[in-house]
Amino acid sequence: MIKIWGRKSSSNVQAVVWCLEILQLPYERQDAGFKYGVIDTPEYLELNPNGTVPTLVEDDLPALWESGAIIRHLANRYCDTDFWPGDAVSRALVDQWAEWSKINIALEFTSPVFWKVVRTAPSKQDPVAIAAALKSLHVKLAIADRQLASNEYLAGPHLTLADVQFGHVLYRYFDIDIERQSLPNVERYYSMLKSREDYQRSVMISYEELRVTD
Ligand SMILES: N[C@@H](CCC(=O)N[C@@H](CS)C(=O)NCC(=O)O)C(=O)O
Repeated sequence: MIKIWGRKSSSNVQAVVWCLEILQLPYERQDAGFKYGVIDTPEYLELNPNGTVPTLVEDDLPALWESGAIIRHLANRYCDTDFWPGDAVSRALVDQWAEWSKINIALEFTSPVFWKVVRTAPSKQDPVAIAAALKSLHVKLAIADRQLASNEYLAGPHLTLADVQFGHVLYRYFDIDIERQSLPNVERYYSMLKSREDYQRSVMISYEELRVTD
């Protein structure tokens, strides 16, 4: 049995859970992090010395952390479809977009935008810093928009691991109160993701428990 430690409201946990759901793997998820605690206990730090979520535990391997490594492990071990192609060149291209999404979209959205809008009290928010972070994010989202103009999914005609790293960020990007740019192809793609039950179950999760108010 696959066990995932981490609260549903964590975007990195959502990426892992969405991957598990796409691959239709049975798993158990245990709340941890934020108000659920656990991550600062000696037992948890033994599993993941960073004290972060997600952490994956499977009977026959050491605990695994870093969401990007976890989803690649799941795909390497349990997937033989276009989601994570067997051919090395095709896989490299999928991985390129997955890595690009983690670095340029997930990291450039989560802390500089989401945290500063949702996890910061309105009276302490810095609109100039948020606008600057969004400007930088939109340069990257425009690259995805161009890629999605001629591809149904981020790395080509099939849903792949790259879509997990990119797509899981979009729910919050489109849901929070920010100034968005026109990104017609990303919007078309996001509508498609929203119609997927695995996306609804794993990613379209309330983040209200994280909101800081005055
Ligand atoms: N690079 C790590 C980041 C892990 C991380 O920072 N996780 C956050 C949640 S998204 C966390 O553990 N926050 C502390 C908490 O939930 O209490 C990954 O991708 O797994």
